[in-house]
Amino acid sequence: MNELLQSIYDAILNGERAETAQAVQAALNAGLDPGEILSDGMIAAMKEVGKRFEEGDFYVPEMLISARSMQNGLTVLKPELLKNNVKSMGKVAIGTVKGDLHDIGKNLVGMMLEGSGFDVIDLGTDVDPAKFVSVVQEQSPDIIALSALLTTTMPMMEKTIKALQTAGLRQKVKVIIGGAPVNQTFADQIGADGYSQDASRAATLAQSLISA
Ligand code: B1M
Repeated sequence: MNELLQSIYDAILNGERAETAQAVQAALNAGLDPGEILSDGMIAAMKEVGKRFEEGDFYVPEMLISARSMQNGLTVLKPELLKNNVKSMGKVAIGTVKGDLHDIGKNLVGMMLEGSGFDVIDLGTDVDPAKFVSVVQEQSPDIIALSALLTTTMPMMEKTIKALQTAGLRQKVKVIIGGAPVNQTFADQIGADGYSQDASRAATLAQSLISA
């Protein structure tokens, strides 16, 4: 791995917040591609964090400090990811579903959507289906984007879609879903309008749903 990417990877893995931001800045200064910094340095480190957690080498506090370092690095990277901003494509309300506190992937999806020209309403984490319903009623987004990282919170995606149906709003808004345990089969089962495996594909998916 490139030395600069390795230092980003190490800083996230070691939970070093300031070093992560500095390492991301150094990689940008050296002209590395922001997409490469994100996938090969930052996301790769979070995958290793997850692996160590599964193997019992990391516990929740280690996951948390790595996540904070990742967020710090993303703050530095965000302006670069948003550079190719174009005219407004529409409005997306995004949130991590109820019971789920993971927000790094959701934040990345939000950034890529913004970078593709969408206005993004970020509802945060642990978002109740009723909250999505009220946002559709009050702010008329074109798309609702749901993220889940836990197998135990995936059913909340279906509950959110059902809540939109019950409120008579399902035809008014497209629903897209994603997150590590989610796949296309699940999306089809629960009647989502689309699934994507990563943040950049989520932006492409949202664009295709708007222009369909
Ligand atoms: Co948690 N956690 N965690 N965690 N955590 C996972 C998800 C886990 C896989 C770890 C493991 O066991 N290997 C596991 C879930 C197992 C399962 O359900 N199958 C797990 C667990 C068990 C837990 C707790 C239950 C642990 C405990 O307390 N015993 C607990 C649950 C808390 C809760 O939510 N109620 C918990 C807590 C935490 C922290 C708070 C410590 C922290 C989160 C901090 C934060 O987000 N602010 C944390 C972390 C950091 C992780 C791992 C290590 C990393 C997640 C991450 O940020 N990845 C994770 C292991 C892993 O994923 N390998 C793990 C980087 C991020 C860029 O990727 O979020 O997948 P990701 O997003 C991707 C795609 O999924 C996609 O795009 C992104 C990339 O482009 N995507 C979408 C995401 N949302 C999308 C939406 C879309 C489209 C694409 O359209 C709308």
